[in-house]
Amino acid sequence: MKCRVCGKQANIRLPQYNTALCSEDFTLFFEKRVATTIRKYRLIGEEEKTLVAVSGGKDSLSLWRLLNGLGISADGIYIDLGIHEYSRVSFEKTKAMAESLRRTLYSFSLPDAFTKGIKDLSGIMRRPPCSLCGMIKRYVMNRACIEHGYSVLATGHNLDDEASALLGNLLHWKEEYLWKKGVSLDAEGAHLARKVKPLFLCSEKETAAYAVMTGIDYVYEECPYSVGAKTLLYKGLLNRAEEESPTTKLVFMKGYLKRVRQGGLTKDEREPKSLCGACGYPSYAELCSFCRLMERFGTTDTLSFSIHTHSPS
Ligand code: Q46
Ligand code: ZN
Repeated sequence: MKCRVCGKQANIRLPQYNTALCSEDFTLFFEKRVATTIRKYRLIGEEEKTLVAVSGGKDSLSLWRLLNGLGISADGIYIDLGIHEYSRVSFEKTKAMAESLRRTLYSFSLPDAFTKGIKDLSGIMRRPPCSLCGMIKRYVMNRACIEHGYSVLATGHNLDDEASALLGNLLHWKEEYLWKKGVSLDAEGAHLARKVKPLFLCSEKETAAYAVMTGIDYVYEECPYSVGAKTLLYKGLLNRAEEESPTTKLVFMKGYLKRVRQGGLTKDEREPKSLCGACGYPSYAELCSFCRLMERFGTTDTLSFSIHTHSPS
């Protein structure tokens, strides 16, 4: 198998593009694809302060380094979920990337804020770990953006993440979530930063190959709570379909983006309209879910909400 560009030995086959590439040409191809996605969907404007949600995994670390390589000055935020060795290693790799990029890293620790990790919190709150984790991450990352002056939050969601989530929502007809799966979500007022997904059109296989080929030191283990998650089932189904028809995921998600652009999917009316009485961020009720969690654990003073700043040495 020869590289379609230079004719050398190819290192990756990309049947969805009917091509095969060597490491160097694949790296250029991947970076160009992300740059094109950013430009085409106007994800990040020139001079916009950008914060990257970093977990220590291949997608977020690749995204962080790639954005800075494209000339977009992006800092990072990491959430320590208190999952022992997994969290420790993830944080180490994230800090190492921050140092090598010489960018600021913010961090928020569940054990510090609540004296418990995600597993214990989930048991006490009788809420699945991923649901609670999603709520905490959304809140903390958005608040970090607003309080530190970032207008954009970039996440490492890739094509497989987005296609499997959309498929899950469609299979259960969760219409209220359909409009949210786009490549970007607009800012709202002074309390919600814009969210963007520059890897939206890059498959998991591509991001993993990019991370390996460019020598990114990422945590290989997945979060233990991802095992058994429904999204893995949907990812498996889509991979099976992709084997038979290699453009399945791209066609699915590009068709979705077209519908969003044409206004075929509209925002859910039940989105929060009021502001939390304690922290002042968007909320469905008098107190937002995050402040209720704070209250439940005896830390009603929301000033105890703390994001640590690690500046490059
Ligand atoms: S939601 Fe669930 Fe992930 Fe949070 S608890 Fe782990 S698997 S990290 S993206
Ligand atoms: Zn609140």
